[in-house]
Amino acid sequence: TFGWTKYYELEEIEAWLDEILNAYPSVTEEFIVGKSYEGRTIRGIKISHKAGNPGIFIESNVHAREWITSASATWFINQLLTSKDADVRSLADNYDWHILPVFNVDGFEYSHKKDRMWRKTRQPHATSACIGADANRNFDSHWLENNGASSNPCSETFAGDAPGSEPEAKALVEYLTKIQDEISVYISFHSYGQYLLSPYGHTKEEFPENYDDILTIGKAFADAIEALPYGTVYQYGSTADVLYVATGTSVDWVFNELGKKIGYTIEYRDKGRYGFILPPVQIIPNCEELMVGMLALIDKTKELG
Ligand code: 0X9
Ligand code: ZN
Repeated sequence: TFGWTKYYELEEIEAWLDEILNAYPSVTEEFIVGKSYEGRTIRGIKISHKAGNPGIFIESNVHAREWITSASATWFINQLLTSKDADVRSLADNYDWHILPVFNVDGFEYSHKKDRMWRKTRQPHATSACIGADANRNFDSHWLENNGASSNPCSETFAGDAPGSEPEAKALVEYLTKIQDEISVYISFHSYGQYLLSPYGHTKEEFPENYDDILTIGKAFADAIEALPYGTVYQYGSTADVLYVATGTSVDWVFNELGKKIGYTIEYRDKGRYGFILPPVQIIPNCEELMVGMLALIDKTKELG
């Protein structure tokens, strides 16, 4: 049976998703983003307990090797459907959740079957033997500017041949454009480093007009996590300021092009001891941190209007 004491392959995650859709037909619905380069269906789940709720979109596992992200996404789905905790219930009841547990399906499969450290998509390149692009550099927002990505197909941050050159990124852009009115908050799950990153990724010379609010929300997220017995410390701030310049990311595209005001990237545990190979015993602690962080983030976002 499915649980959170080990990592699962794509097929197992999808089978679990089907079980969940069958078990909770009145509040769940499958959504299909599109097809990957290798022809897999990119599937998500929408959880809605009532009409008229604001929507929160969670995108996870764009980077193939970041397995803790899909483990956390499935755990979160399960909590929204089964938890009896009053705070979690109110999160489930008062928001519509659009959750995409594995965005980069081809890369994720490859990271399980061939190369545990694979990051990119799996689309070959016309003029290079190197495979794939960084889907989180392939969105049409400051694409390939400011050294925030690479034009070298062999680089881990290869931006692709053009914005949307990767079928996965193109499909997500089209899907999000279609449902944009249903979404008010966008969150992208990554690992590792323990950061809550906000726009902008493309420059540290400028900050969004609501950056004060963004930081206040970030502090609430980090404080809530640090208050747990694990004492895990998260840093927060703009991607370019606290991490590095990154262009063409999904969060920046949603923020700049769809005009959404709240978008974050969560970089989960740890700080580098295990890095991408986070031991399975840390899945549940990481998820507990996610839940208190998310509760605080949503609470503070609501409070600030
Ligand atoms: O470089 C990335 O894409 C992310 N870090 S990772 O180590 N998981 O690869 C950070 C991207 C965060 N930036 C924005 N989404 N703005
Ligand atoms: Zn990542």
